[in-house]
Amino acid sequence: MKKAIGILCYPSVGGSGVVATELGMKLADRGHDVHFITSSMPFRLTEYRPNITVHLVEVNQYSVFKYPPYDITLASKVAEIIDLFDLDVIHAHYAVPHAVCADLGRNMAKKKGVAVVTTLHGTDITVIGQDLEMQPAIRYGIERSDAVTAVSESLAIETNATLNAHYDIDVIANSIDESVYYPMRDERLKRHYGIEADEVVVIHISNFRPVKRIDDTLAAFAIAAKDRKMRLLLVGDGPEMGQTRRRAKELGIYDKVIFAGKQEHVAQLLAISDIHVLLSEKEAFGLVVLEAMAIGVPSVVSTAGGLPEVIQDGVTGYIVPTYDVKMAAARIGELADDPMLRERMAEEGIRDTRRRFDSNEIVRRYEQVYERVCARH
Ligand code: GMT
Repeated sequence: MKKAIGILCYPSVGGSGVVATELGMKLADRGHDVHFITSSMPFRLTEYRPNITVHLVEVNQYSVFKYPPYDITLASKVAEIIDLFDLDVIHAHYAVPHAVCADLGRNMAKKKGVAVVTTLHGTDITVIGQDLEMQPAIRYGIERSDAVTAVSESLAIETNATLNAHYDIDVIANSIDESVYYPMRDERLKRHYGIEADEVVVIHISNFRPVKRIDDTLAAFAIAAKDRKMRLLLVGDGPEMGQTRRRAKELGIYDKVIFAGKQEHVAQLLAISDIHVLLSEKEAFGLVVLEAMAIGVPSVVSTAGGLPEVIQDGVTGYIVPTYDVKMAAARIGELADDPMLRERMAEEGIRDTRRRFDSNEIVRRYEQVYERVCARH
């Protein structure tokens, strides 16, 4: 049955924002009435789409407040939108602050019986969850939700371990927009970056936070590229960028590194790449690995979090122990030397993306959760 769904998410570039926005767009395509309640326009929402309304949360900077009251303003907006549009469900992406705000908002609303579904994306458990001061808020967000989903089995397990709980968590993986990420090669862009035809391109895409361990990617690349014609394409920006540039110089690989900066359209960059690398120390799912896989670029990933649930070791890419730079270098080297191996893994990866991460199937899973919680109210 069609539902009126409010979505609370961080709209900026980042896995959870992408997943929430893509889900909202798919739900709208399937006839649901979707309301994004957020601080700015979700970046993937670039064109008009029927059944989608974006409600912006404007925080007043009253001089009496030391801190702008974002969470209270958001909760108040949630209440307003519930009553104006007769919402059935609020889908909060992240327990803190969104699940807490969703619960507060539904209690403020005149309409009663609105369900809250919360999706855990990782950072709320693996980073914020480590802060004991925040644990009561995370627990509250989870316990007040009518259903909780996590983007990987590993995150569901870690959530219960971190919070010393036995929450019933539905695992629903990330998915991608298949009209953007599909098998493609596009060699034209290589010229723009001065990449020669016989150079193997290794790509890393992230928000350059410490958790991504960019130093390990640089060190592994430096070993692998010693006797090989290779380039490292770094896409993204963040707090580790300064250190990344310094380290690349120290390792003597600066000339081999292309700093592409923050990019919203990474499909074209993946299409000129041969190997994708993500050696994070924490990674709930690794949406970018799925994006690479859908385009046909095999990944070398660490054992962190949900990454082993995305890559099948030796079939669709390679999994190496977190922090094991030598092993990562060896796997990158193996792939660099063997175009046939890359081709085989690319084909397996494309097949696996369609088999296990089909976006229509993933949306159906969320719809089932909405049905279940609404039936209870
Ligand atoms: O990777 C990040 O730091 C961004 C973060 C976010 O909040 O958008 O991504 C998280 O959510 C994604 C979508 O579910 C997952 O694919 C990422 O693995 C997860 N990041 C981490 O767990 C570090």
